[in-house]
Amino acid sequence: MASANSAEAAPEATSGLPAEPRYLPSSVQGAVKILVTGPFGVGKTTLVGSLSEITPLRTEETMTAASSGIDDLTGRGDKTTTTVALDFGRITLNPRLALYLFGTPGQQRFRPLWDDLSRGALGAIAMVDLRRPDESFDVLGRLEEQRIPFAVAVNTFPDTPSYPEDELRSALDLLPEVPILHCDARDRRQSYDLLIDFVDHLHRSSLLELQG
Ligand SMILES: Nc1nc2c(ncn2[C@@H]2O[C@H](COP(=O)(O)OP(=O)(O)OP(=O)(O)O)[C@@H](O)[C@H]2O)c(=O)[nH]1
Ligand SMILES: [Mg+2]
Repeated sequence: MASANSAEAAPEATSGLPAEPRYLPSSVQGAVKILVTGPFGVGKTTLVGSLSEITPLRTEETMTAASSGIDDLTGRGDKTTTTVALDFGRITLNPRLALYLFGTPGQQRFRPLWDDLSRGALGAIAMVDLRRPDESFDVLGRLEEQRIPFAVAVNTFPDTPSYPEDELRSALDLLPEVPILHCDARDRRQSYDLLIDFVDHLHRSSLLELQG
């Protein structure tokens, strides 16, 4: 059964980045739900962990021999666990607004959970691994079907190929208004920059009323 992983240390407070406020400030008047999604092993749990100001709730389970032949670990380094329910993190964006980050499981067999987790999301960060872009089609299609505004976040691994933006847009069949952002999800600063661009996109699309 899934268990919350709270053993891991919370992210270090780094200069210019939020420290770790354990409790939601009383000034917060509203919260919005952001989905962090994408296919198996693309870096969703890593991104939620890099962004969250609280120790994230994780539901990681060890992948066993039973998943051999189902979970393709090629190019996924030393990955030994997979999300079986969700990742949950929080960011206080400004004194009045909090973002709740919901990371989805990546594997097809958890699809029913995906539908539940995506309900009510104001927007989604759709992570893509350009070493296997075809694996993202399913999630991108679902976001479009459910009319959840999203940005593509290319998670850069050492052997990630680079493509001109127009080629990428056409390969992923993205509408012109969908931003393509880049980050190394392990890097907190890069992850924050990505989040800022994403929120800015939602704001410019008149989908988010930022106050303060
Ligand atoms: N080089 C590199 N490795 C990364 C990056 N992001 C994640 N990883 C590694 O890739 C692996 C997969 O990361 P996860 O965050 O578990 O991926 P996930 O999308 O949550 O996986 P599932 O929940 O199983 O679908 C881990 O071993 C990470 O350390 C990145 O930006 N660059
Ligand atoms: Mg995960």
